[in-house]
Amino acid sequence: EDTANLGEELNYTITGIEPGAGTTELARNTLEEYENLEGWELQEGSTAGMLTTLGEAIDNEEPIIVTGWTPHWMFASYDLKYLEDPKETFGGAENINTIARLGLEEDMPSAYKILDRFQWEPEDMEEVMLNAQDVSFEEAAQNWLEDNQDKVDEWTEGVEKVDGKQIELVSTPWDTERSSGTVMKILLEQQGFDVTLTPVDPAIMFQAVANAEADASLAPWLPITHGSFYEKHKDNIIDLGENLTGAKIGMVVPEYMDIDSIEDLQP
Ligand code: PBE
Repeated sequence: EDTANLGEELNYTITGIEPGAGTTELARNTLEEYENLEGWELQEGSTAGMLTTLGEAIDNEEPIIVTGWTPHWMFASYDLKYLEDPKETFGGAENINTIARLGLEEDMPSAYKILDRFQWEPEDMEEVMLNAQDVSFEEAAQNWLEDNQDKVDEWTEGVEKVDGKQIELVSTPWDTERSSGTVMKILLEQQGFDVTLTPVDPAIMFQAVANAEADASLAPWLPITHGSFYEKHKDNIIDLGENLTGAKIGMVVPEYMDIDSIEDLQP
């Protein structure tokens, strides 16, 4: 394939996701930082729309560039690759952290302890995401917890059960966070909590925890993806550290495309 014509074939368009996603902010930034991307545009829309467009392009072996991330089932379903990002505008290795509101440790020591201990691998999250393609997230999370009783025992060891205490978790709408959020919801319910889990945009998620409207979140992608929100609110949240390491964000293309780097794209 001739990379010189690629821009024209793609109408100089990168297929993006929701305007409020951290990924979208990084992609906008990427278009500004790479001189060779002058004239290229980011088509903002939805994750579902991006996945449909990606699937159609692959069915027809046509070129496409999307903003993508790991963990995600798209890498299991299709042969895809990340474009190299020499300016690191999409960051390097990303982590997913757990944050809590100020005072949660004193108010709900049991929940705080479990939130603080919770940590899993990309493969665990992928398992829930993949299972949730067939059953509900509740059921997928339940299945994962049943299969990983050893981890559950570690996270809940010595933690006192409560009797219907309310806790509010806030999350984001993507499958990655629907997985972690639902696993935590069920885990806390098993400990006697009355849990609400609300998906919102990343900006609102940080704001809710900083304003103590929500108790905790397992959804921040750091240090880069949600870095600007984190910076803004870091004095008003408790960072409980990583709950998952080895996440990634970037421009993603099918393997059959003859480009390797963002710098291969021509204006
Ligand atoms: N994501 C999935 C989100 C975070 C989780 C990478 C699409 C984003 O804010 O970009």
